[in-house]
Amino acid sequence: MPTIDIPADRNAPQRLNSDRLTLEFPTSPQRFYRHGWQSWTFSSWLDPQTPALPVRAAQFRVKDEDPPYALSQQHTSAWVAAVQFNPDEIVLVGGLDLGARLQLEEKRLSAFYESGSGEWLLVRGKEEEVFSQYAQALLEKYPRHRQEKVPRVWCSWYSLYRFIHEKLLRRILGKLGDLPFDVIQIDDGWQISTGDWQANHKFPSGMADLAARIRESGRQAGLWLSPFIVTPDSSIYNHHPDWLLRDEQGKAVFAGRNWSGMTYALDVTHPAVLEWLEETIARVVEWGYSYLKLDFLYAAALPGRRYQDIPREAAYRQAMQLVRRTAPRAYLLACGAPILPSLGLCDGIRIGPDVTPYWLNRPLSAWLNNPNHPSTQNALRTCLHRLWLKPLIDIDPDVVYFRSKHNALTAEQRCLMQDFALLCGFRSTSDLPQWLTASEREALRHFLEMEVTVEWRGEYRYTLNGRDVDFGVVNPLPAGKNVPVWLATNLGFLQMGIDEVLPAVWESIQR
Ligand code: 9PG
Repeated sequence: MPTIDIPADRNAPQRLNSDRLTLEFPTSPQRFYRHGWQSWTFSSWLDPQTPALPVRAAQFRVKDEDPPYALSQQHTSAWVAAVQFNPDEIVLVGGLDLGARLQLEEKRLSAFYESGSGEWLLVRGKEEEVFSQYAQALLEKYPRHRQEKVPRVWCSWYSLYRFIHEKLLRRILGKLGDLPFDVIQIDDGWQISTGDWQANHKFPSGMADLAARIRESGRQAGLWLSPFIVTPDSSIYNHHPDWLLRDEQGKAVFAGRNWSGMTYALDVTHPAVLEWLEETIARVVEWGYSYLKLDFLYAAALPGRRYQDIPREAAYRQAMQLVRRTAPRAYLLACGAPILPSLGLCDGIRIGPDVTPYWLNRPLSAWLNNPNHPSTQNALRTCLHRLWLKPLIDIDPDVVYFRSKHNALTAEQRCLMQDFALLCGFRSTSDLPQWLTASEREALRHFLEMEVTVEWRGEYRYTLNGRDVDFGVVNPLPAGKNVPVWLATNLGFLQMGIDEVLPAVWESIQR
C-alpha cells in the first residue's frame, strides 16, 4: 500500500492510480472536510477531534448515510476529503472513479476504492483552489451533460406534500398566472404506489392530461418518480420478488422509510428490472413530461448481491445510463442520489437534504444526531459545502420560500435561502399562489427574473448584486440531547404534522 507524501508543490496536482493510499501528516489537521455520499448526506468541515457518532435512530441510517460506514468510528467521506493545517494550507485527496472512500484516523488519511483500483488526485493549496482543481479533473472524466439555462421550477412538494390531486393542481396552475416558471413539477402523491407508476384515483383524467394542461400554459411539465425503490403494496414487491436487491442472507434490502412507508431496493442489474425501467421512463416521457425528478436513487447503489456481479456504484450508473438513453432530451434532476456516479448523466442534482418551513427539527435532527435530516439549516449547511460542484452539474439547493403564511421561518431566514439559491443559480419554490401576499408574489417574480452577479469575499462570504451576505451562520451544529429515540422521533413527527402536514391537508380539502 503506497504511503504518499503531502504534495510538496502547492497547486501542482499529483495524479496516481491505486486501490488504496495512505497519507501520514506530521501533525493532526485542524479541520477535516467530509463529503456525504448522496444528496442528503451531511457534508461539512469538521473538527477531527469530535468523535464520529452514528445517527441515533437506525431507521434513518439507510436513508441518510452510506450504510457500510454508518457505524464507523472514523470520519468517513465519499470520493473526496480534505484536511486543513492552517487557513491557506489544505490538502485534498479526491477519487476520480466510482467507489472511492476516505477515512481519517488522527494523523493518517486513508483513501481506498471499495473494489478494484482507480485514479486519485492529490492537491495542496487554498480551499477554493484545491476544490476547483478537483472539479476540473472530474469534468474531464464526466463532461457536463449539457449547458443550457437552468430551469425555474414550481414544485408541489413543499406546500402540499402527498396531498395533491388533479383539481387542486389545475387551480394552482391557473393562479400561477404569468409567473415566470419554466417547469411545473408534480411531486410524490400522483402514483398508485411506489413501484406502480400510473396515475392513482386522485388523478382521474390521467397524467398525460395534466402534462398537456401544464404545457398549454407555456411551460414544461415535470414529474417525480423514485424508480429504484418499491413499497410492499406494489405489484413488483408482490409479483416479482426476484427483482428485489437481496443481502447475503437473501433478505430484501431495506432502503429506508419515506412518506409511503417502508421501501426496498430493486436490483437494477436484473434484465427484467432494466426492461421495466425503460418502459416506465418511456411512458412518462410519452405522457409529455420532459423534466424528471428522480428520487431515492441511492437505493440502486446499496450493498447487496446482484444479478450482475458489478460494484454497487457501477450498478447505479449503468441504470442511470439507461434512463438517460430512454429520455435523451429530458431534464434529469437526481435526488437522494450518489453524487459522483450521477455526473455527466444528469442535468441537475440536489446537493442537500430537504428544506422545511422551519429552521430546524430539533428532535429529529439535533437530538438524534442526524444533520442529514430535512430542516432548512441542515439543507443550507450541506449545500454550502458542495458549491464546488457547480462547474460539473446544475446544483439544486432545494426550494425557497416567499410565503409568510404556514411558515415558521423568519423573514431573515427566508432571505438567506433566497440568496443562497441565487448563488447556486437554481431557482425553485413550492409556494401556493393563494398563500402569497401581493408583495410576496412580486418578490417571487423579481427573484425569478433577476440577473445576478456574484463575488466571492472569503469563506462562506459573498457579495450578491452589491450586497454582502455571510452564509456561515448556518454552520454551527446544535447540541444533542440524551432523550430516548422513540420520544425524539415522535416529537419530531409531531412538529412535521403541525407545520407541514396540517396546512397541506387543509388546502387539499378546500373546494
Ligand atoms: C417526496 C420527497 C420530495 C423531496 C425529496 C424526498 O422520510 N423521510 O425522512 C424523507 C426525507 C426526505 C424526503 C422524503 C422522505 O424527500 O428530497 O424533495 O420529493 O422525497 O417523497
